[in-house]
Amino acid sequence: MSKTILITGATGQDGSYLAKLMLERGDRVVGGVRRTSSDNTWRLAELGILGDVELIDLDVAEITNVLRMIERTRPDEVYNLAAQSFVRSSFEQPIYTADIDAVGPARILEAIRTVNPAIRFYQASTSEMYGKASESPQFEHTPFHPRSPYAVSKLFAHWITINYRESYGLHACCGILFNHESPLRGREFVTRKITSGLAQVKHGQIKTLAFGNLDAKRDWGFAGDYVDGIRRILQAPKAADYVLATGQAQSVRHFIELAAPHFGLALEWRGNGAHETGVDTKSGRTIIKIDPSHYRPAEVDALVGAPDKAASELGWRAQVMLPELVAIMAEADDRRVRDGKPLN
Ligand code: NAP
Ligand code: F7E
Repeated sequence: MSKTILITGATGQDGSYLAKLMLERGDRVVGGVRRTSSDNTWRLAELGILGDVELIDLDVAEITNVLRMIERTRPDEVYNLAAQSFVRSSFEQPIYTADIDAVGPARILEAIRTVNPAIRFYQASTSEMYGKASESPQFEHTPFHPRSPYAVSKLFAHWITINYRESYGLHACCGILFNHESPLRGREFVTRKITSGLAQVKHGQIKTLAFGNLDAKRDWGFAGDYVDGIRRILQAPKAADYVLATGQAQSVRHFIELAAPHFGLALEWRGNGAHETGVDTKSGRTIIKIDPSHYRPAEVDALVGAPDKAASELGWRAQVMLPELVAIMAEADDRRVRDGKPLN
């Protein structure tokens, strides 16, 4: 039977892929959009679904707006993907980040509790909550040690979601998602910065790219796989929380090494620390530098997830592993730059 799905943050990477998946399944998709002074629906347009999602003004900063939209749209399921999601910015805007990422989900939960407690709720939790992780890989039961205002805010959201499940019986679930990427990833995140930047280097638009900590390790998967996991989490008969991850981690440095050949670049690392450079040995040009302004006040050195519970209870597994993910992203950015299309 067709359901009404409300997605907050529908203009983001995951919101767009999730909207497409739900439309393909025959559901009515209502997409919450925060008002900005410029159009931000390019991802929905790239996926060819801009005309199919019912867009509504929904800013999780405003309780009355959230309440009215839930009353008006009468959703069966709410997926809260809205967030200030860039970890680096959360150090500069900790209070704003807390308002959107921590109090935002509490506003939605209050609205659901008030309007219709039968509405199912998904909260976008994050591997960043593990931060300085005490064990590897990280499971649902691994202790949290958040290392940024973003992660601290998401941890509040995680626990308030569990609290509404335990206090009021809401069917409220958290997906603890490890990094997932795609050609629709924002360019401030390191993977897309790498593929879009190397495409610009190849086509002569820029000469160098500057990065922070090349040795940070992440468990990177493909966003298309993860939205399928998100949907499965909310369909499970008993509300619970799940890790979604590939189970493998690699460094930023390795991601760059995998990407460079897709752009015809022969990369060689030279020097150390803040003086390290990446040189294209074919042209002899320095294409990568270190800019310490990208270092974070507190770094998350390495994360790798254990998606065993999602595999056994939901039948979910990441399909796209890192080399294929890099190829997909590199091909998309190479095509955009070559064809003079915006990188967004
Ligand atoms: P994203 O591309 O940054 O999308 C975030 C979305 O939230 C955008 O649509 C953004 O709108 C919207 N938003 C921001 N502030 C808002 C507000 N005040 N009210 C309503 N909407 C607001 O993030 P993503 O990668 O798709 O991630 C989706 C969610 O999963 C986020 O909550 C993120 O923190 C979480 N998460 C992501 C990952 C990952 O690796 N991608 C991993 C774990 C968890 P604009 O388009 O106007 O900016
Ligand atoms: O950084 C290092 C940086 O910004 C990854 C969000 O979706 O995933 C994302 O958060 C690593 C960090 O993602 C640069 O220090 C080096 O160690 O791509 P990122 P993130 O911080 O892991 C989690 C799961 C979320 O929940 C978040 O919403 O890469 N790094 N040099 C760099 N990072 C950036 N951005 N830029 C650099 O130049």
